[in-house]
Amino acid sequence: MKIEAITLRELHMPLVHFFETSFGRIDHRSILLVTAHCEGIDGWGECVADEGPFYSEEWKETAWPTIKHFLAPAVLGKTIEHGKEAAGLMARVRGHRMAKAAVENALWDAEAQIRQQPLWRLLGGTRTEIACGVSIGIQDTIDHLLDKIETEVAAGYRRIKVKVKPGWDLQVLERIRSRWPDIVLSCDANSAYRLDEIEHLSKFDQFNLLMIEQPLWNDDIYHHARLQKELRTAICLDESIVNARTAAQAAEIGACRIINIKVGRVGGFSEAIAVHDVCQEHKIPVWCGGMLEAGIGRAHNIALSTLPNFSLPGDVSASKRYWAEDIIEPAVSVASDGTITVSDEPGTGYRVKTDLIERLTIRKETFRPS
Ligand code: OSB
Ligand code: MG
Repeated sequence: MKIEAITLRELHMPLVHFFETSFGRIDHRSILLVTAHCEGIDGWGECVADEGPFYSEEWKETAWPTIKHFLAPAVLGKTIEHGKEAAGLMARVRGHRMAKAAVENALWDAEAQIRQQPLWRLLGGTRTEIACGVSIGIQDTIDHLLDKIETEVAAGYRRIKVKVKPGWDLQVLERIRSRWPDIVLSCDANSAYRLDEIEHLSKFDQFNLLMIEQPLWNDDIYHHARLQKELRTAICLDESIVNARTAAQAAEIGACRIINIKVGRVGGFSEAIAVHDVCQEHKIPVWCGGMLEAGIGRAHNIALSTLPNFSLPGDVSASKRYWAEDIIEPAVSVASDGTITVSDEPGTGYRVKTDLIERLTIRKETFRPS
């Protein structure tokens, strides 16, 4: 397929409910979308970079010029067989993995449409049904949080994850566990603790959590290994796993027992598959993380979650938890048993609502070969 043009745009999308983590609260998302125009087919990719450099160094205002000046020019005018070849074409650029993922994934999306194959099969998926969990942010009160958990448990989600930080942790977990002793429960600290808090973190062990996600520094592996030795609860790494090499390091030194794979965080589908494979070799189960994606990112997460080692419920949940109206059709919905059945249609199996996307677009640029 020949990559004739690339369109980059920003959408402003209000969230139906604010989302708060240990690094802050947001009430909308700025969604960057990449469209790869290839011989009459449009492939779509979503850049998961946030509104600010808090989850990682990347944010929407680093992604935009990086795509414009370096990543789009690296692929424009090229003819490729497979979406994964984009990773090699963009390899000269260091970092900027979320920006790269948006471009690479758009090309996988185009490839799946051209081959008339489901994207999930192209990625090497084997599951036709994926298990879903939810990530629930920090609320104004513990009672508000309990109400939210009640709704999601009733909806059938197979794992509840809550965000924690110093001051919003043990009392919160205590209240949850006294009401629901048996639900599959985990927590995510987004790097809110330090190694001298081992004693405090050991108290999490009493709550029978499936995992504690990213307790320490976002770029750390070594100290997580020291912490994991002291905890009964499994550590899951999110932020610090940025490619297959870091996943192998974490597995080899025992920094975690579970890994969260986010396709944007590792730079695209080809690296996400490599991380998946490394984890499988090391017998580390993985699950698909989320970044409050709109429909295109959400559909891509569903496709990725069909790979065999995605054996734990992911943060892949229904569109209506985030958006009044999603940008794909049908919206992502989750069955009452907490699963999504994957479509056998070519591409993602979801139609992109281009009219709605145009209406939500607040800036747009199209790049062509120079
Ligand atoms: O750490 O997993 C995270 C959202 C934004 C940034 C980081 C994270 C999250 C989530 C939400 O937990 C997952 C989702 O529902 O998309
Ligand atoms: Mg996380």
